[in-house]
Amino acid sequence: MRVVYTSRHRQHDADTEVQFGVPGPLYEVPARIESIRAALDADGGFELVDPVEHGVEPIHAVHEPAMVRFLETAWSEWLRENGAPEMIPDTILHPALREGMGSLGEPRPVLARLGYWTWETMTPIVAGTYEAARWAADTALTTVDLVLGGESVAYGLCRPPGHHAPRAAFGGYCYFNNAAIAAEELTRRTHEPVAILDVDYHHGNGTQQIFYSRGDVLYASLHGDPDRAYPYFAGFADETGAGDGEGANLNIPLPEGCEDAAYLNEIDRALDRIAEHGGSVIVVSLGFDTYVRDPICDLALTTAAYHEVGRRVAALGRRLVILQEGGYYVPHLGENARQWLRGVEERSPQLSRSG
Ligand code: SP5
Ligand code: ZN
Repeated sequence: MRVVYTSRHRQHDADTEVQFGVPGPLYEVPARIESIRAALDADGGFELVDPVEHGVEPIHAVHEPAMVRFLETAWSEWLRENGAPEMIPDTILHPALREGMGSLGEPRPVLARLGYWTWETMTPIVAGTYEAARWAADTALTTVDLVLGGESVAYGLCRPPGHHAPRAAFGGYCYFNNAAIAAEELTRRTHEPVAILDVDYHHGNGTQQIFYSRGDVLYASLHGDPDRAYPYFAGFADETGAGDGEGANLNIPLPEGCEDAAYLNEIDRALDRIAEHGGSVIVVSLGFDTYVRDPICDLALTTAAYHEVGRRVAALGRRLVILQEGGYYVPHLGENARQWLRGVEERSPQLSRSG
């Protein structure tokens, strides 16, 4: 299997996030992707390829161009006006603040613009963020190229991740929505419907928002129930799409502590729905924060489950554009990814440890 990878993701390397009011080290670190790369190297069955630049147009196809421009210029403006080591907002434009007063255009000070374009506080911008986010989108687009070029499956080691970024905001460790960019590119080039399967622990609120009114793009997600889990404001089972997109959104919220057997039953529900949707390619938003040892999540999957999920997804017989999202237990991240991909290829699990 070809794996799209660039070391340029390391340029995005912030220090601090604030969770539960407590500043601490960021979970979304460069070592995550390096752990996966090392495990795939050691396996021997994977071939790394560099991403190819695709320009900004495929990003503008799903994101507000003014947000893209902000991300491009934010750091240099920050250095002129401030100098703190990373950009975290003081204010965020809550819709209630201007209720009944009409909408507000983009403000002028960089700190105000930061709160205008983000929806949360745990996604800092640092010097290399924009470059890395552009390369993550290029990684997704190159993965699409491989699959449209004849590969039955390809894997993009996107970092930063993408699925929390809606059309006109960033957040959730995400700046550009790599999976949405890939899905949009697929619909434009194949003129076919496309399905997105999101198995990251967190609901992909950004991907859901971008395609919520579209019937040609199915979004199906398994995730921690937003009644207790981040991002809290989307991911409920009764969100089924709107307008032309009615019925093309499937949310499967999961209880705390969900184990392999129950999870696999729910995966089958999502796969049944995807099988009913047209098209020949599936985009997978692949997260390993469903793992039992994940430091910020509360499901209880083992490494063995990943092999089986990969096997079942591939058994649909569609081509797969697999894109990396979250997963924060770095010591086992590479092994979990390796098993998922071995499952896709119907290679034996080669389990070396219990999850
Ligand atoms: C791509 C991705 O996985 N983004 C996830 C972003 C989650 N950000 C922080 C969530 C905070 C949840 N705090 C739970 C603390 C449990 N001890
Ligand atoms: Zn996640």
